[in-house]
Amino acid sequence: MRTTARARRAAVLAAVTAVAAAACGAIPSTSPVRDQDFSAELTVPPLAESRVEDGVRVFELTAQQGRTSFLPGTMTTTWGFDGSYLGPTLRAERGERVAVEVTNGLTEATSVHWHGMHLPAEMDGGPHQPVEPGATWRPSWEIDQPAATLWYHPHPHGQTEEHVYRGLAGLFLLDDDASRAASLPSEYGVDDVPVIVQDKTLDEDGELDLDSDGNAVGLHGDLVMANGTVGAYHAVTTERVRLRLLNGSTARTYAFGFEDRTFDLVGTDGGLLARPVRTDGVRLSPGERAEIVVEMRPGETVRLRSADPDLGGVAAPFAFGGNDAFDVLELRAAAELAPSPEPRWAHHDTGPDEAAATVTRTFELQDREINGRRMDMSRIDETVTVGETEIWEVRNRHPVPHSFHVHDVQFEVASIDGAQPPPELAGRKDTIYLEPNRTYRLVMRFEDYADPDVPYMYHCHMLLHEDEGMMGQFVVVEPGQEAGSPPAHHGH
Ligand SMILES: [Cu+2]
Repeated sequence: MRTTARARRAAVLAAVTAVAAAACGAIPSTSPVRDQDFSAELTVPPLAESRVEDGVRVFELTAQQGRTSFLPGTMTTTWGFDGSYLGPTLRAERGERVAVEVTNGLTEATSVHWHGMHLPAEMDGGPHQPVEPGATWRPSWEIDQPAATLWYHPHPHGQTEEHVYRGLAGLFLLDDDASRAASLPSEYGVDDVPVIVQDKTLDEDGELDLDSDGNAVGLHGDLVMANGTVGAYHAVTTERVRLRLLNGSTARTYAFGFEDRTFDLVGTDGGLLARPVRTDGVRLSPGERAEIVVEMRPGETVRLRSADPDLGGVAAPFAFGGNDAFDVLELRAAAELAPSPEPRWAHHDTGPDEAAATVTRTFELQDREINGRRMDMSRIDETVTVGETEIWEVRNRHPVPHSFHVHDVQFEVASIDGAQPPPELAGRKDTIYLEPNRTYRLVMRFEDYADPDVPYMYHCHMLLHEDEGMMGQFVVVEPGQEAGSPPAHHGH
């Protein structure tokens, strides 16, 4: 029952071709989002259980297939960790050693990548660490970075879009002394609420439409959900609520905000900002996170929404969701609210120093290539020396949305076209939206974990693009050491 969706996408392509030159705000969206009545309580992913063995905090995750009801009367085949859709929230402390026993209960190979985590390449969960059906993979590493909202998702070669879209994703929260001492709402699921925002298209049988061929950026679904709940509300009992927003979509970029109020942006991908930033909106492309704190008045109802996102100089932005505006999550305040302090914290980890950089690399994204090449599992594209601070100059030379995600490190945006980044890009980041034809100067430092053979990835996080080859590999080596050979794989 794919005919309707396919026909719709064919129409989209025709429309894009016809009016690309004349694109403007008056053109209706080609990826409209359904209205919802916000009557379902927001599902909050459970905190994962763990055990401590020989000083190691051990989690278990099992990828499995199940059935999920996104809409009343409809059952959809989905994938999840330890359940039918999404996965539990892992949580650990800076300085702790963790291990995750990842079991693959599916009938095909997958992997689990710890997005935003600083860790050895062989623990990273990218395409070089596949987990075969029935197998268990047990990466272990020390948490060695500031408190942050990270996440985990599959990263199998050429299959990432499908595996994430089917539902394999979850949050990995890190805490540290500074985050514990911060004045911020922090009761998980009560006033510190994870919000994984995704969009899906269901076919006439209620199954996930996985056919993303017709769109240059991947699937834009018409059904928007938070933590898998369509039309979700959350009961607010405090004067302030912290939302940990994750764009868990495979293609869509959101511009989160509220109709009638500003809010405090307190953290981005890699943790807390230097100070809260008062703003009225935050744009998140797939894979990016933002922690925001919103004030509530007793008895009121407000909705977190996504306004039509400014995609930069994209041709025909309406074809990429640029004209879509819709509500995402309703916040319902109780008649009486417990007091919450103003967001405040003392300590902030400063990022790598641009002046210390000794190496500059250039990355140009176009079509499905980076620097004119498609991903090759057997080719090391860049060799980085441990201990170096580097500048990566990244440019999207293509009039469609792309983004850039670097594994292993959090970077700082030193400048965009030579100018200071806006406040929402002034903290530690691991994923950044690339407005076409602008140069993003990223500073990053490679402190440890040299391994000449096992590469880390950098890629566009619009997952169709990643799967189609917009990805490269880098290894971190000791001074004087040369890059080796990536592990050989069978089966793909
Ligand atoms: Cu891309």
